[in-house]
Amino acid sequence: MQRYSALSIFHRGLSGHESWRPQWRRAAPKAAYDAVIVGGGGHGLGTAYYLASVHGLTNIAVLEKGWVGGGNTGRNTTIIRSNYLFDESAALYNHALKLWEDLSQVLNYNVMYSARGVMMLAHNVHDVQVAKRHIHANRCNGVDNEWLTPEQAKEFCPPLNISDNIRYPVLGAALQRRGGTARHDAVAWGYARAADALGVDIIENCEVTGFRKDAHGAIEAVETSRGLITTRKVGVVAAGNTSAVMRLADVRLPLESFPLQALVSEPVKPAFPCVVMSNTIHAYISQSDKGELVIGAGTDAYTSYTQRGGLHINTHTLDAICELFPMFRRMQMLRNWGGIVDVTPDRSPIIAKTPVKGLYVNCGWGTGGFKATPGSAHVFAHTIANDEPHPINAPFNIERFRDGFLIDEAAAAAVAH
Ligand code: FAD
Ligand code: PYC
Repeated sequence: MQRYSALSIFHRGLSGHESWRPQWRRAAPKAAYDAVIVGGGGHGLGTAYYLASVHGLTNIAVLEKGWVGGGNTGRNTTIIRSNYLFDESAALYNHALKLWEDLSQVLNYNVMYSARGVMMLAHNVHDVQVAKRHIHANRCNGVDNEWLTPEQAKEFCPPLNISDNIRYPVLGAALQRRGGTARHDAVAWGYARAADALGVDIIENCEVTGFRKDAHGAIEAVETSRGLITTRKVGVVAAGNTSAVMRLADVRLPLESFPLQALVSEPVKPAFPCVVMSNTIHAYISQSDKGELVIGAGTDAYTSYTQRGGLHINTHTLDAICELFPMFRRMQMLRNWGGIVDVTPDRSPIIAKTPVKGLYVNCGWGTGGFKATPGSAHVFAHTIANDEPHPINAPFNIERFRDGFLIDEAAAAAVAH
């Protein structure tokens, strides 16, 4: 099994592009488009790509208030898996996982997807029961997941400490072998370059500041920091900021925004073969192709729109990492950062039409939307193009919070929040 994907330099070679970070053709927006996507993260750029490649809509633009991939897409710890509990989620995340498998070929851009396995640790009886319930549910849905004893977990991940004299001994683990990682910013650039090649305009430094509606309440234009743009269809994919953007159209959503932090160590030779997550002790870890240990924490306890969080969260996470992997105790940390994640009451996303005609929203991915990027973008493009949800995202509507058809994935989210 290939545990490590190509080196960064290979990424440059495979892209067949002179510049490491591609340049987009258009720097300023046109006055009118058939559709506009708000947010130049992986989900927004992917949506534009599928609108153009699958639905033939090419007179469209992605408006990004900062730079492409500068939001959560470029800030996450890149864990990809589909081991969610409910049938609806299994369909959604497995759809994404299948698209990951040949995404580099489809985009002709190496997104460095590496199916090195995601192992989720159990530290108490409750964890064991929850993990086994997920394993059984996953298998019913054709999602691979298996139970490992502590010894098998250590065989899969040799640095793991399975002694029973630690605060939270490892009682076993759920392993999804098809899970893994990808290079996050390559996903944004890959989709952007492929969309750009199909004629999509990607406009950076362009913030959406308002919406205009016609006499029937349907979208007719977006106001931006770079002028008014006429359009009848707008897809908002502005993770973390969704509530603020949707409020501009008088749409209120059940979302809370929290900081979520991650950090990387100094680079070292390949030492860590897979991804390990522990919700109970608030830590997850993998090793990037550059050699850095990529480590993440739970969300901060307070809501905020700042892309930073409290230091104590990181120290708590590093305590956990040092206990689980004592060989990393003397590693130095290189840098840390935060993103803002928007969280729904059931920890599942909203990918849906809204009460405003012509306005669509894709949000609420909380701590876990990177893994869904291709699948989310694919079904959101379908929703915008057809003004109807794809069967896969139909359950992820806004009405479920009124009607009670919640898809409660708090446990499968696997990150404390
Ligand atoms: P983003 O990449 O955030 O894109 C949204 C864009 O909208 C931003 O670029 C923003 O600038 C833009 N925008 C906002 N408002 C406006 C406006 N008014 N006008 C124009 N543009 C606007 N998920 C996983 O599956 N696995 C993980 O391991 C994982 N780890 C994570 C670790 C951290 C520290 C964080 C913060 C998140 C993590 N996630 C993870 C979650 C994942 O990163 C997100 O769910 C996902 O990247 C969301 O992608 P997106 O394209 O929707 O959002
Ligand atoms: O959803 O797998 C996940 C995840 C890992 C770290 C943050 N989110």
